[in-house]
Amino acid sequence: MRDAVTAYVGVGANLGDPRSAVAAALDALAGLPDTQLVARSSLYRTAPVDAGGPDYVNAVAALRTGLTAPQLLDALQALEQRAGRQRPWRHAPRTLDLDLLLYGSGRIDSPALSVPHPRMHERAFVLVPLQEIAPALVPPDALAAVTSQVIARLP
Ligand code: PH2
Ligand code: MG
Ligand code: MG
Repeated sequence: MRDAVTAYVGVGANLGDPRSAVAAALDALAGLPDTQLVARSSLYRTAPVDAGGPDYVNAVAALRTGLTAPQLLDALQALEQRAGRQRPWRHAPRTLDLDLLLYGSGRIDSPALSVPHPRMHERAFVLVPLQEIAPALVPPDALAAVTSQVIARLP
């Protein structure tokens, strides 16, 4: 694999069978072309942040990938589509959400993609699973700032 990059993907769902959807998505990430799944966090039950609807199941995956960031984004959106994702309104409940959080040390600010994800440091549902698989990437003060957000690791 040439010029591989470590990318982190946030996985979430709160419609249908979220736990199965998140577990299946982690397996599907492992099957992307030119990509290895190098770490997966535990699954977490989380209260919706800036959104209504049922609780979410969230996780974070670390990928080693030869895909470019736009190729990876396309692949993530194809997996969301395959899981029946609909977008009736912003932050609507969803069968599967795959967010590109980090793409190596890359900084991307295009209409289609912002990396690092602009809100990742405000969200316990990202920081807690990310800290499990990549503690060096999670500033302690960021984690301390989200302790009021409800999150529970699933057995
Ligand atoms: N995703 C959102 C908005 N709010 N809340 C939780 N707990 N988990 C999410 O994945 C989530 C959210 C928009 O993508
Ligand atoms: Mg999201
Ligand atoms: Mg998304």
